[in-house]
Amino acid sequence: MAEHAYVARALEEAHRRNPTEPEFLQAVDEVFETIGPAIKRHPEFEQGRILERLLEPERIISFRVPWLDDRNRVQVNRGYRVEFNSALGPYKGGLRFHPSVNQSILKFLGFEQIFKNALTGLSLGGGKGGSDFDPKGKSDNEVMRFCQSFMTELARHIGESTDVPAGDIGVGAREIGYMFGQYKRLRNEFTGALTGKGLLWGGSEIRTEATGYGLVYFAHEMLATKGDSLAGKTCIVSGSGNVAQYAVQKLIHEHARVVAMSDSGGFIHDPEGINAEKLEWILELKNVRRGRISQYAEHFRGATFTAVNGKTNPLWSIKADGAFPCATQNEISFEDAKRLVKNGVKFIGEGSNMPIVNEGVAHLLDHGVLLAPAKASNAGGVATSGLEMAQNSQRQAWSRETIDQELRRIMHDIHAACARTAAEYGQPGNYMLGANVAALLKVGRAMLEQGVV
Ligand code: NDP
Ligand code: 2IT
Repeated sequence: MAEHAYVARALEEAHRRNPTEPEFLQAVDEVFETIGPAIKRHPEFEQGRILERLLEPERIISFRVPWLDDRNRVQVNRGYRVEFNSALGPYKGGLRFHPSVNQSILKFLGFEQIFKNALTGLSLGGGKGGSDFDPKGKSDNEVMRFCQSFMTELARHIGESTDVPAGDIGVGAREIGYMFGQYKRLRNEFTGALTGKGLLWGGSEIRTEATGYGLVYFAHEMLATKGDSLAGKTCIVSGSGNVAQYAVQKLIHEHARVVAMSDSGGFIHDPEGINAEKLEWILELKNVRRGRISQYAEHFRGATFTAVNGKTNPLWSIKADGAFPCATQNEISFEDAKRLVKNGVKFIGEGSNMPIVNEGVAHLLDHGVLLAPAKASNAGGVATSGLEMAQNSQRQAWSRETIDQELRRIMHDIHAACARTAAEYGQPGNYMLGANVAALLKVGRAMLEQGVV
C-alpha cells in the first residue's frame, strides 16, 4: 500500500481512529495510495502534519429533524453537516437525502469534496451534509415539512461566506426551493447560502446540467489525448437522476450511442440507442411523474428491463466502449470491473462519487482503461455552483453561453492539471494519481500558509 513512511503512519492512524466508517476509509485509502511520491517531494507537509489535519473534519454537526407526515404522525430523522476543510474557501458541497446516509458516507463525500473543489480553481472549501430521510413515496407537502424542519437547524450553521450547501442524491430543485424559502424566512435575508436555486430566484443557468455536461466534456478531453472522440461509441450509463440525465443528453449531442440507463430497481437496455426524444420522455418520467425506469421498457419497443438486487450488476455486462456510472458509491464491484475489462471497455467516466471499489480501480488501471476519477470528472457541478455564488455576490445573472463556456474551460483545465501532474510523477494517463496529487498540493500549501488551525 502506501510506500512512504509518513503516509503509511497517517493511514494507519486513520484506520485506528475511524473503525466504524468503511466508506470514509475507502476514500482515504484511494487517495493515500497515490500521494507517496508527492509527500516525498514536500517534507514540509510532514512537518506541518498536513495529512493528520486533512483527515479530521473541522466540524461535524448532527441534529434531530422532527416533522409531521400527512397523517399527522410524528416522524424523526437525523440530519448532518460535515464541515471538512475551509483552507480554500467557505465549505461547499451537496446535501444527500437517502435512507443509507450516515456519518461514514458523509465523511467520505466531504473528504472527496475537498480535493474536487481544489481542482476547480475556484475559492471553495469542502463539506457535505444530508439526512437519512427518504423522499421516495413522500408527498410534496411531506417533503416541504421535512425540508423546513431540516433547515430550521441547518440555517444557524450556513451562510454565503461560511458554508454553502447544494443538491446531491435525493435533493433537487424542489428540495432546494423549500430549503431556501425556510432559510430566507429564518434569517430575513436573500443571500446565496444555497446553490442549485431556481432561475427566477438567484439560480444559475447550466447548474442543473453542469455535472453531466462537465463529465462528458472531461471524457471528450481524455479521448482527444488518444486522437479519439465519443462519436459512434456505445456507452452505458447508470442512474437516471440529475447527473445521468444530462450526461446522456451531452453524449447524444456528441453522437455517442447510449444503450442503457438505470435506477435502484434495475436497468433498461435499448440496443437501438436512447435518442433525444426518448431522453425527453425519461426526463418527464423522472422529474415530473417521479416514475420508475422500468416504465421505459413498457413504453418503447425493443427495450428490455432487468431488475437488479444482487451485489454485482448485470448492467455492467452490456458490451460497450464507454461506461459512465452516475448513480451511487460502490456501484461497480471487483467482479463488475473484471467483466467490463473482459468486454473490452475503453474508457470510464465517473459521474457518481467513488463508484468503483478500490480493487476495481486497480484492475481497470492495470488493464489500460482510461479512467476519469470523480473528483475531476464530476467537478463541473460544484464548479458551476461556484459560478452561481459569484453571480449572487455581484447580484447579476450571466448568460447560458457565458456559463457553458466557463464550464468547458474549467473542465479543460482540470483535465490538463490531472494529465500534467500524472506525467510529472512518472505515471502519464493515471488521472487518479493526477487528481489526488494536484489537489493535495494545493490544499496542503494553503493550510501551511494559514498556520496551525
Ligand atoms: P439523483 O437523486 O438525481 O439520482 C440518483 C440516481 O441514482 C437515481 O436514478 C437513483 O435511483 C440511483 N441510485 C441512488 N442510490 C442508489 C443505490 N443505492 N443503488 C442503485 N441506484 C441508486 O442524484 P444525482 O444524479 O444528483 O447524483 C448521482 C451521483 O452523482 C451521486 O453519487 C452524487 O454524489 C454524484 N454527484 C452529483 C452532483 C450533482 O450536482 N447533483 C455533482 C457531483 C456528483 P432511485 O431513484 O431508484 O433511487
Ligand atoms: O458531489 C458534488 O460535487 C455535488 N453534489 C455538488 C456540490 C455543489 O456544491 O454543487
